[in-house]
Amino acid sequence: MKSNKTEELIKKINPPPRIKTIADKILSGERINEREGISLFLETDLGLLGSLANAVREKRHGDNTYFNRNFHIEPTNICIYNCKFCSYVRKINTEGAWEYSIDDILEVVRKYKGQSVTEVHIVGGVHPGRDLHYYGEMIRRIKEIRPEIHVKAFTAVELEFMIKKAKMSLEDGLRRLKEYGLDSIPGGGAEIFAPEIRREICDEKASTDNWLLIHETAHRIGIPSNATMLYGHIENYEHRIDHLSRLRDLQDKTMGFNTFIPLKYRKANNHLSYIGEVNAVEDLKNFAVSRLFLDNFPHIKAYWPSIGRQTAQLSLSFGVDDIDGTIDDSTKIYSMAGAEDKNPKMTTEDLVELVKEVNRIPIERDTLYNHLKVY
Ligand code: V47
Ligand code: SF4
Repeated sequence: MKSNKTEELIKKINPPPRIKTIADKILSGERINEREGISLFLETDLGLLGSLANAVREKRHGDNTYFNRNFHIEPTNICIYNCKFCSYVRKINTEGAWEYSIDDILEVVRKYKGQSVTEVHIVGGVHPGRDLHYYGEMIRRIKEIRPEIHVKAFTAVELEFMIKKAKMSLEDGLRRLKEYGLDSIPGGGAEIFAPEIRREICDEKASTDNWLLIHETAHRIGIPSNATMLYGHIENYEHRIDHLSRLRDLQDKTMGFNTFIPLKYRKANNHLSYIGEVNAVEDLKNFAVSRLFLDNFPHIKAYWPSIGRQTAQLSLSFGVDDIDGTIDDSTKIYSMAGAEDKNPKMTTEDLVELVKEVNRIPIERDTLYNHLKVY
C-alpha cells in the first residue's frame, strides 16, 4: 500500500526520466548501482527520496522501530593516533586524559546491578600499553559480574593494535577474544574508506583494507558486527557511495553486518572545525540513500547523540528503523565534539515516547535484534 503511495507521488512530481528509472528499480526490489546512488544524492527531490527509503523500510520492518538497553564504557581516551576529526583524544599525562583500571570498569558494571540492560558497548582510544590479554581479562571479569550481558566491544582500529601487540595473527586474536567473552564488534573506525580522504583525516590508523579484513574475519568465525560512516566533513557524495559500496560488497560475502550507522561529523575542538557541520536536510538525505543503497543490510540505525533527538525522530521517515543511545549513554565522543546534549541520557520512557510521537511501534531488542518487548 505504501509503495502505491510512492508511485502516486512519482506521478505527481514527474521526476526526470533518469530518476524515474531509479525509483522504479527500487520499488521493484532491484539493486541500484554506484552512479544511481550518486544521482539519488545529487538530483532527487527530498520528498521522493524519503518516500522511497520509507517504502523500503516499511517493506522490511513495517512500523517497527528498535532500540536496546545498553551502557557505554570508554576505558581510555589516550590514543597513539591523531585523527583530525577527533575531539576526544589526549596524550599520556596531559590534561583531560583518562585511563580506567579494570577495577574502575568493574565498578561501573556493578552500578547497573538490578537494571535490565542487555548490552555493554566498549570503545576507546588506542592505548600504547594495553594488549589483547588486558582487554580480554576486562571482558572476562565483566562477565563474572554479568554473565548474561552481551559485550559489543572494540573498533577494528583498536583490535588491529591490540592483536598485533599480543603478537597474534588476526584470526587467532579474534578467536582468543571470543573465548574471553567478546560477542560482537561495533562499527567505529570506518570513517571514509576512499584512500584520498582517509589519508587526509586519519592517515595513521587501520587502513580501509584492514578495517574490512578485520570485519570479514570476525564474521567468518561467528562474531557479528556493525558498520559506520563518518560524513559531513571533506568527503563528497562519490566518496560516500564508494564507502557504501565497499560495505555492500563485503555484506554480500559474509552477511555478518547487523546494522549501518551513519555518524555526522561534529566540529567542536578538533582540527577540522573550520569546515563547520552539515544541516538536518543532509542528515536525512544521507539516511535515505544509505537505506536505498545498502539493500543487504537488515537495519539502519540513527545514533541520536550524534544528530540530536529531533533529527533522530525525523529519520524514522527516511529509512531508519533503529535508534541507539538509551539508558545512560555516557559517551564523551560526542559531548567533547560539540553535541547539544552534554550528558546524553534518554530513559526508555523518553525513547518510547519519541517513537510513538511519530506513529511508529517501539520494540525493545537485544543486540542481535531478537524482540524482547513491544511497547
Ligand atoms: O569511529 C569521532 C566517530 C566513532 C567524531 O556500532 C566522531 O553500535 C562525529 O563507532 N564527530 C566511534 N563523530 C563511535 C561508534 C559508534 C557509535 C554508536 C554506535 C555504534 C555501534 C558505534 O565516533 C569513530 C568516529 O567515526 N567520531 N569523532 C566527531 N568529531
Ligand atoms: Fe584515536 Fe579513535 Fe580519536 Fe582516531 S578517532 S584519534 S583512533 S580515539
